[in-house]
Amino acid sequence: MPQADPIFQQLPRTPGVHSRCENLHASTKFKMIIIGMGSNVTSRWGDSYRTIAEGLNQLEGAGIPILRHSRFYRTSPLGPADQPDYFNAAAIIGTSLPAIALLSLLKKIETAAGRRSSVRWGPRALDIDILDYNRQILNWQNRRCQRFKCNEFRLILPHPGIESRPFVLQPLQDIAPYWHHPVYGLNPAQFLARLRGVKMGRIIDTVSDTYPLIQNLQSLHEPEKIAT
Ligand code: A4P
Ligand code: MG
Repeated sequence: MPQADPIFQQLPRTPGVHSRCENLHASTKFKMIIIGMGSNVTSRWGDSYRTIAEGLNQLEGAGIPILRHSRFYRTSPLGPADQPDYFNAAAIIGTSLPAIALLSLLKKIETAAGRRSSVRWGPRALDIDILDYNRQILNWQNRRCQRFKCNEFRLILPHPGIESRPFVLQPLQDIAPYWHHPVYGLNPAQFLARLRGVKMGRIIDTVSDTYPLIQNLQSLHEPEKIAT
């Protein structure tokens, strides 16, 4: 029997953190993929909370199960300060899609939400990043050149900047406290401990319990399905 990735270990029950699949060990047929989601502008689907929830629904509609998702957090912007607070969350998803194909699906979902290109770190309706794709390290050495100087963006894994962003690390801590950064080797709690006192991108509060659970959103409206 294949060894389950430690990331799939059972977690203590935390309100707002949802495991869809009771026996995550049964999920070893999937690659271990973690996505991060952010929004700070109303989208075609509604406010930022609803937008992130609908983004997760769209993934499921495209045949990609959400195995576990974090609480939803309100966070202060990293980048220009004259923009609204963000909502952030993270999820473990199950797919055997190659990373590039997954990225292209995520971009389609962002576009369906109404995301338009904006300034770097500027306001956005929906941003979905691949934080970790099966512990792959890809285009890492040139990550700064690719992101900031070159015209062409290529997939970078793990997603650069995880280690310095409380708005990514806290949701990660919810769903994957046993995860270790493939390059730096630290877990979310260890990174968070180093970031105490950081102002930009910090957690303001948890907003999970103020809205219906994601599962119930589907029945509220039937948005267009994203083709894979
Ligand atoms: N790309 C390369 N690697 C990846 C990956 N692992 N996952 C490419 C997703 N995309 C990846 O991304 C730019 C390009 O990166 C894409 O063409 C993709 O092919 P984007 O999402 O289109 O643009 P972006 O998000 O504006 O750029 P960037 O530099 O990725 O920004 P970040 O790092 O996503 O940060 N503050 C708070 N509180 N919460 C937030 O969520 N988000 C940002 C954006 C800034 N401040 C924030 C938040
Ligand atoms: Mg992004």
